[in-house]
Amino acid sequence: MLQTFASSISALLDARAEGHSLPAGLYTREDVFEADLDVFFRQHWICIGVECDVPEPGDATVVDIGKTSLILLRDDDGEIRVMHNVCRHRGARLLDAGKTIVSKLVCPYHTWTYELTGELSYAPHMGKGFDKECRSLRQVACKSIGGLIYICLSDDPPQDIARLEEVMAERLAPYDIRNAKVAHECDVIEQGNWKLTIENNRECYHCSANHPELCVSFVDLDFGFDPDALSPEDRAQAEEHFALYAERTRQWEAEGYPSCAVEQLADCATNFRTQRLIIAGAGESQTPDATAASSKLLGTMTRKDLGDTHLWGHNSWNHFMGDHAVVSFVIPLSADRTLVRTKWLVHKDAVEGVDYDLDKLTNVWTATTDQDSELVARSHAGVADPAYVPGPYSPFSETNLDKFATWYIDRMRAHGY
Ligand code: 3BY
Ligand code: FES
Ligand code: FE
Repeated sequence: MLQTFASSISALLDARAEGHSLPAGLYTREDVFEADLDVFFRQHWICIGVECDVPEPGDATVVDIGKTSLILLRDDDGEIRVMHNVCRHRGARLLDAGKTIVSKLVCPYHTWTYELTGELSYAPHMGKGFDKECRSLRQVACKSIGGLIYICLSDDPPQDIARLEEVMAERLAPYDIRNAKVAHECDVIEQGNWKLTIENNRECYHCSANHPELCVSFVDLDFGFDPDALSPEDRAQAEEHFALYAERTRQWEAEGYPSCAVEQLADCATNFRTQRLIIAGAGESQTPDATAASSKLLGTMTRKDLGDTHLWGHNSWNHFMGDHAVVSFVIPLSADRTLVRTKWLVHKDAVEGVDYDLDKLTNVWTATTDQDSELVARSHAGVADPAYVPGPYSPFSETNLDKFATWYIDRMRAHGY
C-alpha cells in the first residue's frame, strides 16, 4: 500500500541540522527512497562493475537498478557496452539475471535478434517498410575509468565525472584492472537504507570496536586529528602512523606514484575521494597478516609496498593494493534494504591454490562486510524508532559523513526537491 506523509521531502531537507545525521524520514520513507533512486542512481554517475566482469567478447551480465535492468557486455570489437535489457518490439526482458555468454541477443518472446552492438539484425514478419535501424537497443552512457565501469542513466550525464577520470586513470593504470580476474564475488543484502551504508563506510570511528580483522592492516588517519582523546599509547601510535604516512606519500610521489588526497565532495555532482593509504604491520595488503595474498601482482606492479589506493564515491568504495583489489558498490533495493556487491580482483594469470589462497585473499573483507552489514541493520532499526533524534557527527572522525549529508541535501535541491 502506498504510504502518505504529512510533510514534504523538501521540509525534511530543511529540517537537517548542520553537523548532524539526517532526519529519520530521509532514511526511512518510501517517497524519499523513490526520489533517491531517481536523483542519485539515475541522474548521477554510479559504479556498476568492472571490465573484467566481461573479459571476452560475448560475455554479458545483467545489473538491476530499481525497475531498470541493464545488460553489461563486451562486443565483438572488445568494447564495453551497457544497454537497456528491454526489447524494442514489445519490451520483453532479453536476458535473465546473472552472467551469460552470447553471440547475439535473441529476445525469447518473438526472436527479434540484436548484434552485440545493440543493432537489430533480425525481426521477422514486420513487413517491407520496417526500418530496423531505428530499433537498436537503447544504449546507456558508460565510462570505464581504469577498468571500473561507471554508468549514468540520464540523457544529460554530469560533466564533472571528468575530474574523476583525470585523477583515477593515471592512478589505476599500473593495476590494469581491465585485464584482471574476478577471483571471488559476494552479494550482501543489508537491512538498512543505502545512505546508512555509505555513512558507515566513510568513517573508521567504529573500526576498533567492530573490525578486528581489518584493523590488522587498515590505518585510520582520521583518528589522529583528535590526539587529546587518545590514550598515550594510541596517541604515540597515531603520531607514528602520521609520520609514516607523510614520509611514504612524499617518497611515492617522488617515485612517480600519485598518492596525495584528492577530493571532489562539495558543489559537484560527481562525489569522490582518493588517497594512497599506508598499510599497517607487514604493510603489503589487506589480509589477516598484512602480507600479500597473491604472489602474482596486479597489472604491471612490481612492488608490494605501494600502499592502498583508496577510492570512494557515493555508491562505491575500493582498495587497490599490489597483489589484489577489492571493489564494492551499493544498489538500493528499498528504503530499508541495500545490496552491497563486493569483488576481489587478482592478476588474470594468477591461479587459485598456486599463486593465491582464496581464504587469505577474501578473509578480511568478508568479515568486514558482514560486520558492517550488522552495523547498518542496527543503525536502520534505531533511526526508524520514533525516539530517534539526529545526533552530532564527530568533528574528527566523521567529517566525511557531514560532507556526504550536506552533498546529499544539495543534490536533492539541485533536482527540485
Ligand atoms: O569500515 C569500513 O567499512 C571502511 C573501511 C575502513 C574504514 N571504513 C572507511
Ligand atoms: Fe521481443 Fe517481441 S518482445 S521479440
Ligand atoms: Fe566498517
